[in-house]
Amino acid sequence: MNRRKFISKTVLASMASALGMDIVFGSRLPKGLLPLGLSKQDPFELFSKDKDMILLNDRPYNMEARPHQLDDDITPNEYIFVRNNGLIPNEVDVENWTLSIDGESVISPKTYTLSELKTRFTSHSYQLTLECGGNGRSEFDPPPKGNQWSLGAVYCAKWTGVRLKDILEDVGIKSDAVYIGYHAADSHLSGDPTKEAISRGVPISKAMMEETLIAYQMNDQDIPLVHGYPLRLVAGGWPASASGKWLERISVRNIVHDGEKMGGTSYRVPCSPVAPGESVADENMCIIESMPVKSLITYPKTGAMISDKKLSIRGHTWAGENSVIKMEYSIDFGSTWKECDLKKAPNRLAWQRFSAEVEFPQEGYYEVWAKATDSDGVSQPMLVPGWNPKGYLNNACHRIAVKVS
Ligand SMILES: Nc1nc2c(c(=O)[nH]1)N[C@H]1C(S)=C(S)[C@@H](COP(=O)(O)O)O[C@H]1N2
Ligand SMILES: [Mo]
Repeated sequence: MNRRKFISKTVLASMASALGMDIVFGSRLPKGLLPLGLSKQDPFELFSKDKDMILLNDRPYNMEARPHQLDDDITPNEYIFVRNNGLIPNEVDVENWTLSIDGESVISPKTYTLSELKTRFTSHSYQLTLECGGNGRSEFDPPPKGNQWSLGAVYCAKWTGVRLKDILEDVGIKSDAVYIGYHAADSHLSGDPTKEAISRGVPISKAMMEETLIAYQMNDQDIPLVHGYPLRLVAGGWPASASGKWLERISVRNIVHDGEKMGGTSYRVPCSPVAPGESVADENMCIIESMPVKSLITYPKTGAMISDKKLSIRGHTWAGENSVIKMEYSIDFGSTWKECDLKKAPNRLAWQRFSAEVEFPQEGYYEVWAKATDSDGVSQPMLVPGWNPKGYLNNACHRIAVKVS
């Protein structure tokens, strides 16, 4: 039998200083065993998130906001949801970070350093709404697998970077280009270096839009590590899975990109409605493109108790590639609706502010429901919309409870 090996005094001393106290029986700590006190990092501290964010998973890290935390027009980092499919890159070597453009449909591949990107192309800033395709998944029945997002996997940050369009024009692309796919520096959960955690993309028409950025700043600062430092593809209005973090390479494809999580039930929904729980043949699944019309009441918090019969409510509304043209609220469970004040977006693909002065007829329990209508005339459903295998695209009306006494 092998003798147990114990750790050296120097390693022990450094562990004790990291813990801020003596490890009393440290001389008996088996070699290779990390004290629990050192292995568990607090993700809220690690990512500078508010303590009231909701942690859904810690391998990979996934966190969401509560609706009232999303009250700002530009969401501050502390309230931005985190969605990782794999493991965040350990070390980011910004000095040597490059972006390569390759694929069947480039005339010849090209690589840019970060500083080339910043100096050779004009920078642009846009406020862009990013919502996880699975936001609202927790409401579907039967429950689909995956993170049980409730309402807070959405945000609108200010992104600064260069247009993907400008880069693609500089590289030169062939006329048969149909799609772009991203490749990133995070690793697969299995640790297998030959596998990618996720590699999605958008059709070439979306890639060529003015607002589609290769961003290097979020909210006027370096992008936080967890949100894709140092470089991120940002395709606002589409499922946020299309906005690749830790971006290293973009392939210009002559086919619909076939990277990790482009097929099967990943970010795809039945092309036509199915019964809840039904299995759907692969050829009847369609890739999610523009996200549906939706809104969120960000003030007050649900459960508000008020003593006045008047209440100011406010929130945000967004509709993928469309704009929102009408915003309404109901205090009688959707029987009648009144119009809210609705602001224009600061730029395309940014969420819009709405507000209303609500009057309650008498004391008692109420629910305030909010409903948006987009520029195609499509409104949010009052209840959970069509079931799909992975529980995407739940854009049901947001409801908050209010007690008037
Ligand atoms: N490289 C990489 N990019 C990624 C992901 C990822 O796991 N790896 N997750 C995607 C998904 S599914 C979402 S919803 C958004 C989340 O962005 P956020 O963490 O900034 O909120 O990033 C997308 N881009
Ligand atoms: Mo996502």
